[in-house]
Amino acid sequence: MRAYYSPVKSARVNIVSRIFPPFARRSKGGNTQFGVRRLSGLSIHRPSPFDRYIYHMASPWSLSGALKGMFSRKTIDDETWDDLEDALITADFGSDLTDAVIEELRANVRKYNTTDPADLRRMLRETLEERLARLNPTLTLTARPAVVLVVGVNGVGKTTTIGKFAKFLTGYGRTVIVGAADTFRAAAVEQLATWAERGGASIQRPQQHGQDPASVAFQTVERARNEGIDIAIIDTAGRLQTKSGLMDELAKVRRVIEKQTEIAEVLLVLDATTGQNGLAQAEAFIEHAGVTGLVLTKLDGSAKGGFVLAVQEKTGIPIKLIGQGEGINDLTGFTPHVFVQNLIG
Ligand SMILES: Nc1nc2c(ncn2[C@@H]2O[C@H](COP(=O)(O)OP(=O)(O)OP(=O)(O)O)[C@@H](O)[C@H]2O)c(=O)[nH]1
Ligand SMILES: [Mg+2]
Repeated sequence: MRAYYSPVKSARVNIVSRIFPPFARRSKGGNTQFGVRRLSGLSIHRPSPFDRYIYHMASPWSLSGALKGMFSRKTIDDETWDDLEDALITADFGSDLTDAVIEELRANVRKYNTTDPADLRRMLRETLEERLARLNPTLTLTARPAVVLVVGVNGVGKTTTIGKFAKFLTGYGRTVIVGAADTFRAAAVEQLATWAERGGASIQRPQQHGQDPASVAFQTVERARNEGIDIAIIDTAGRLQTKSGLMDELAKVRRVIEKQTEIAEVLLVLDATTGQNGLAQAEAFIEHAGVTGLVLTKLDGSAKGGFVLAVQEKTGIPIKLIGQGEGINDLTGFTPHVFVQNLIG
């Protein structure tokens, strides 16, 4: 029997260095400059066995329970493959991806002529990690101001994500302004104001009720430029991807911002609990809003970790942030290695 050789390097990438490339260049010791241990908030540390324990406790999307029986068997048999297929489908990998992953694993098991479920587990981890790592999760925030437009359907977590993201950025000494371009509801402006305060960001409010969202976005960017603010994050109203008038409005917001500066990131927020339905949303927003990154929220309440992989594969847009709760620190960058460790155990 040939020994199973692992082709995938475990890429343990420091999220801070990806979000703030200049910091990474200054850091001689790689990760260690930001080796602050945090058990919540953005994962800014190398994973350790202790982290895995913590994440496992808090990860309903972990597949490790479903896979336990399978991997504790003595050998790889038909039942193993059936169980694996069930586990992937249940976790919302979708049938295409489930088939592709199983086919790849079957080929590897044949190639290395192994019957050891422990090998299969390693292969599964590596296949998933390799697939997730095909796209680059780096947030490009080097422009000044760096403008981030946040879009998505109703209630997916846009405003909450903006608050958490602002907190993360201000925590690293960046100045942030948020723009309340969700002008339909007064409550939406107040909700953003509350999050801005928690996140240490300033806010550009609409000057009158129902002001054109594009003009609020314009004013936000204008203020960022005039006041030398590093990052401007624009909140938008939730909209159904099927409403073409509202999708056109997003295109207008983009155009108006671009009169002043390029947009650094358009982040599409998707609620992970909606599973495959999120794919339809993603396609429409990608077409109309020029999405550059995905944010998956509510992973704390979802048993469907497979959606993370499915959505990235189907859309070809990288996941850049993950929301795992309603608290201000419950946002993490996306690191395939850590994610797969948590998913598979
Ligand atoms: N459990 C959990 N809840 C979240 C997360 N992110 C947001 N929420 C909750 O989801 C609900 C909607 O969040 P919002 O931030 O208001 O969503 P939105 O996309 O701005 O909504 P609209 O502006 O109405 O389109 C709130 O109750 C949030 O607390 C998350 O990562 N986990
Ligand atoms: Mg909102």
